[in-house]
Amino acid sequence: MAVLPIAKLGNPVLRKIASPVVQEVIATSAFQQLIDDMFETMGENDGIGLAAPQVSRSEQLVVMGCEEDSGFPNTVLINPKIVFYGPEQVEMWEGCLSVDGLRGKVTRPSAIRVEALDRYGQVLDFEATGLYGVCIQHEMDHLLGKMFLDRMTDLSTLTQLKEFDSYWKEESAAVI
Ligand code: K2U
Ligand code: ZN
Repeated sequence: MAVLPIAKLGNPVLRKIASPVVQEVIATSAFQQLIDDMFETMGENDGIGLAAPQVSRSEQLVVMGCEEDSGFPNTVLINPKIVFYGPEQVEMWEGCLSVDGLRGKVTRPSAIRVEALDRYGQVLDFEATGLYGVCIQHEMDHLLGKMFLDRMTDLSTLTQLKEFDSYWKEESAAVI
């Protein structure tokens, strides 16, 4: 396994629309190695999600995992699509492993339904809410060349991490 370098804001790879993964590629050892390396890279950087463009691979692949949240299973999404957005919105503080030292408030649908392939090429079709649902939307934005900064509706909430920890960390996610 390997910890891969993470592309940072300004790297053009983060602004490309990622290519679909060809089904036959999924089972190759190289692609399975990429999945394992992305999990290691995510963990090493204290992330709960990581999209392939963030390791300079413009492919529709996302890995996620959050041990602290029982409703947030270890997940691999290949060629994911959001097929339904719920009516309620949730506002949450977001950050990004490709945007060092910043947090900002983003409002997103609080419930989604996702179709994708898993790491074995099997079809996934599930609903997601809470931090898990927000993370999926954040990661799928990366596949579209979007960053959480693009989704902020109130740039006055853009905060440096130290100031976030000092003044805002206690704020919980608000369903609006
Ligand atoms: O994709 C990434 O850059 C990893 C993101 C995933 C994420 C961001 C916002 C909300 C949910 C997931 C994070 O850096 S992982 C660390 C994190 C987690 C929750 C909130 C902010 C930052
Ligand atoms: Zn991100």
